[in-house]
Amino acid sequence: MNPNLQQAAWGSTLTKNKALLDWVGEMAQMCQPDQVVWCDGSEAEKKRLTEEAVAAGILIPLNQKKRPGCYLHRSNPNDVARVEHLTFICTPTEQEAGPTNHWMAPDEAYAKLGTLFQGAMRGRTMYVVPYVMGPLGSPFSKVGIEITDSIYVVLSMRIMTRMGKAALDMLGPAGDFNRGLHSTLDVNPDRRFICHFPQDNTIWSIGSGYGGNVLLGKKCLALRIGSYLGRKEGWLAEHMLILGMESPEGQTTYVAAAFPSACGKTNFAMMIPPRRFQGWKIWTVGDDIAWMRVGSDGRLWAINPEAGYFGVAPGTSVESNPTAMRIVQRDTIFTNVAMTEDGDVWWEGMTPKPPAGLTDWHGKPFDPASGEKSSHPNSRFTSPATNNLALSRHVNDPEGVPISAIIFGGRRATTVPLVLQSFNWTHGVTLGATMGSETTAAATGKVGVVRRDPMAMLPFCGYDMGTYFNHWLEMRGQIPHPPKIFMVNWFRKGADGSFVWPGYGENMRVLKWIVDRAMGKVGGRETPVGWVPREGDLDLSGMDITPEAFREATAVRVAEWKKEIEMQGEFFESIGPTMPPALELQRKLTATALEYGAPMGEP
Ligand code: GTP
Ligand code: SPV
Ligand code: MN
Repeated sequence: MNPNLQQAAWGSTLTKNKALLDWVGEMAQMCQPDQVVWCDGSEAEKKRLTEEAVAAGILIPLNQKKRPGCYLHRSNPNDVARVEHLTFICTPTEQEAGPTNHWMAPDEAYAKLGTLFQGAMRGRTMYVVPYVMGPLGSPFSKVGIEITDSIYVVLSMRIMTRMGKAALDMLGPAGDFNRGLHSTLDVNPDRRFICHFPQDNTIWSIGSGYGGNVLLGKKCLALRIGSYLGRKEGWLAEHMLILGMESPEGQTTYVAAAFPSACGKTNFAMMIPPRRFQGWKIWTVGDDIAWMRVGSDGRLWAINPEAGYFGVAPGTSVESNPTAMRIVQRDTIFTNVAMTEDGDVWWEGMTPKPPAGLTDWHGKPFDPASGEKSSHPNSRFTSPATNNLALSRHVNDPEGVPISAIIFGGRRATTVPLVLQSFNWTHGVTLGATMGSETTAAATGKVGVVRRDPMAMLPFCGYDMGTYFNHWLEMRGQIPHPPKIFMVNWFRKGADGSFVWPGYGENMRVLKWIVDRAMGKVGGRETPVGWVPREGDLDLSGMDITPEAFREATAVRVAEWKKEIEMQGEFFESIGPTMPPALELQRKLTATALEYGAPMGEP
């Protein structure tokens, strides 16, 4: 090993952890960086790295009067979203990864990526980023170390996780940490791989600089490795927001909700209730990931492993999400949005019309007549959770918050009603397992086609999907007081192609019904596919919606559902031998109820 590098790795004043120092030394020997820098998470370090990033053109300072502490980053245009076809679960056998994941044998993956990592950091700095997913000191939190050659990654991890010395203190001398290695290499899609080795608690990511591919604590550790550990250890790692709904009497009820990427988690987690709900308050615990365990009181408790938001920019406005608009006012890194003449940011949907003199996300003058978009559809903001005025007081509670309802939701133009309550846990798990959604810009590929995205975890489950379903079913036996399970759809469209439900803040009305149902306090009508609210069950006062539109939003149509149930059957078959029979039986039961033409329960 290069003696200078050895010294850099071993000479850290931050830790004496031998397993960690050995591993960093080994990675440095492979990647051959010019220097190794250990990140402590201090303000001075942030200042130094930000200055370096600005000097290198990685960050562009925005108008510091309008947006203090804010910067713009433009990624390589070939590198703007997660790449599912280049994401691999590298378990010893292909069966463990299952039919919905891409699999590579561990030896092959280590060899293939090892060749690419060989000398990958020559002429560059290797940053060692210690971080914690979850509240500091919580027995449920996990420590990870990400080695990266990207300052953008370091500064983003600083926002998204509890990063720096605190993580090393929490780790102490233990060897039990996630080993993450990342290099942007030459940002070439032909040399881009995101590989997970759950059995080694290891992640290797190369050739990308984009969010979910490279902020290794997020989707890679908190969901893919997390779900694998959750199954082994009896808990759940889910692609879910967590929010608290506080009544005017001061009682707060918590729910967790899984919607696929770019389908409304951030918006729902920060919702401002409409005027009708004066005195009610929504508190954000998390907007993307939930780790849930059974508490000593027999309820399900959730923590948010993250410390920041990596949110979709387009569509975010003072009308749709005023909370987020305040969050991005300071200390935020924007990625691939447009810049205004006076150094502010803009994206589609922020205001009805683009301001004159915009620079687009490629750095070119923007021509509104071109038909192009000024910001990439998957452009994002990275902001600290502490910027959120609606941040729950309980985000740092080591045990988390108790969950009364679990909500699944997809983006469906037809078939799925505004809200549906399952009959029981098994039926609820079936609703989650059969979730469908139209694809979005959050992953590369065609946008707008319906695909099954069970529990919004299709891209994030670190092991075989049938076994994951079974884990959900088995969890029922561990939870004496389980949350009730619901399904929602904000995206149903009418004959004219527009959304029949206004969504955003108005979703409060649906949430209120959900929480009241969970407490057994409100009515509904039974349909073969679950319970839906009747007109009087949902508080629609002060809302601009016709009775016809409401009926359309909540309609359950036999013909549509028969087709849906058939498609679900095809999906279940594709899961193969590990598919739990209980879910297939539940599907058949629904098919039978539809076949007998059970009354649709019109009021
Ligand atoms: P990830 O961060 O990718 O996991 O996504 P997310 O689920 O947090 O998505 P987000 O809240 O950022 O929503 C993204 C898109 O959904 C934006 O285009 C929003 O405008 C749109 N959206 C969110 N809520 C609603 C709603 O209630 N109705 C409608 N019609 N659109 C919504
Ligand atoms: C998602 O795609 O679900 C995200 C963004 O939340 S990323 O971190 O890139 O996965
Ligand atoms: Mn997400």
